[in-house]
Amino acid sequence: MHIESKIVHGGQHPDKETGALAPPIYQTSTFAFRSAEHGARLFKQEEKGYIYTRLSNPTIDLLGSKIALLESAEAGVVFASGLAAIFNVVVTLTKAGEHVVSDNTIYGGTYALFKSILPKIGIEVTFCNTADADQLVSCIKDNTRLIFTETPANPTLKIVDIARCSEIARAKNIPLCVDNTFATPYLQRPVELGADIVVHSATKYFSGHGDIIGGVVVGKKDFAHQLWEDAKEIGACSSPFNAWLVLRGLKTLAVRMDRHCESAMKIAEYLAKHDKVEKVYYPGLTSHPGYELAKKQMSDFGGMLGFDVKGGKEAGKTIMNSVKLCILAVSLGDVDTLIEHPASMTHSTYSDEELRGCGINPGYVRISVGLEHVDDLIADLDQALSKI
Ligand code: LCS
Repeated sequence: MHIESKIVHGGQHPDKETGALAPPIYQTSTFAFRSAEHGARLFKQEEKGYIYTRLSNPTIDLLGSKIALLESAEAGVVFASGLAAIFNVVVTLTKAGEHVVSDNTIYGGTYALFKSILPKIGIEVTFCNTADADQLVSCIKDNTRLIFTETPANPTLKIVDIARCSEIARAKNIPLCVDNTFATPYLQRPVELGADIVVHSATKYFSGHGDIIGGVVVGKKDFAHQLWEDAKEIGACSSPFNAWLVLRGLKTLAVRMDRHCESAMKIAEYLAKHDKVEKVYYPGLTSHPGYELAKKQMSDFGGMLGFDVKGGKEAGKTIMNSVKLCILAVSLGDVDTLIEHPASMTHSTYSDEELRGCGINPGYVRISVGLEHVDDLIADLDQALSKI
C-alpha cells in the first residue's frame, strides 16, 4: 500500500461493536476487572487487557501502532510530549555512568535536557556534528549507549546522512535514534535507512492543527516493550483525547505535507532573490549544502525554512514585529504559518558561543510554512522586509 493510503486507513478499523469509523475515545483512567483473578493475571501480563490509562489505553495504543506502521517500525509508544518521548528513550537505554553522543544542532529543549538534566542523573552527553562521520566516530566511547541526531535539524535545516550514521552506530553496536519531527514518515523513514529508533514531537505535523502536545517513539518490539515498561513508572503518558486528536490530524498528513513543501519552496525561492536577505536555509534549494543528500533520503524537502536578514538581529526583530498574516509564535507544523527567532526563543538554551558553533546567526528567522495561499504569505513577508 502507498503511504497515503496507510496514513488514512493504517491501523484503523471500524469499531467492532458499533461500526463507528472514527476510533472511540476511551476517556477513562481505569478499567474494571472481571474478577480478582482476572486483575491479577493482567498485572502479571499473563493475559492481554487494560488496567489503567497510565499503563495503556486503546485510543493511545492505536496511535502508537499507526505511527509504527507509517515509520516501517515494529512497535510504537506514545508520550505526553516530544521531550517526554526523548527522555524516556534515554533512560531506557542508559544509566548513571554511561554516555550519549548527540548532534549539536537539535531543538533547544532537547539540548537543555541533554546538557542540564541528564548530567544530574549521571548520564554524560557529548555534542558533535553527526553529519561529519569522523567527528561522530571520534566522540564514541566504550560506555556510549545511544547516538542521537535530528534531520532536518531544528532550526538550521542541516541534513544528516542517516544511512551513514546507522553504519557507524551498527559497527559499534550502539542504537541510533533519529528525531524525524521535521520530515514526518511521509517524507523520510529513518528505519528504512538503518536507524533503530525514531522519535517525534506529535505536537507538530502529526497533529497539524496546533491543538495538542504529544510525542511518539517507534522501534523494534523488544525495545518498545522495555520502553513501555519503564514509561509506566515514569508516568509521562498522553491523554486519550490528545492521542485521538493526533489520530484525527494524521488522516490529512499527506495532503498537508504536499502543500507545506510546495509553499516552502516558493517562499525559499522568493527570499533567495530578495536584496535584504543575506542567506536562505532550505534543503530544497540547490545552494543548500544538504540538497543532494536531502534529495536522496527524503521524498520532498519539508515545510520548514529559515533566513538571515541583512542588518542582523535588529532587522530580524523588525520582520517579526511587522508580519501581519504570519503568526509570531514558536512550535511548527501547524496549518497557520508561524515565524520565530531561534536565538531568543526555541534555542535560547544555547549560549552565544554554542549558537555560533552550530551556525544559528543572531538575525536568523525561522518559518514554519502553513497552509495559507502562498501568494498571501509572500506578500506579508514582502511588506515586512520593506520595513527594514
Ligand atoms: N523534537 C523537535 C525536532 C522539536 O522541534 C520539538 C519541539 C521537540 C522535539 C519537543 O517536542 P514537544 O515536547 O514540544 O512536543 N519544538 C519546538 C519548536 O521548535 N518550537 O516550539 C517547540
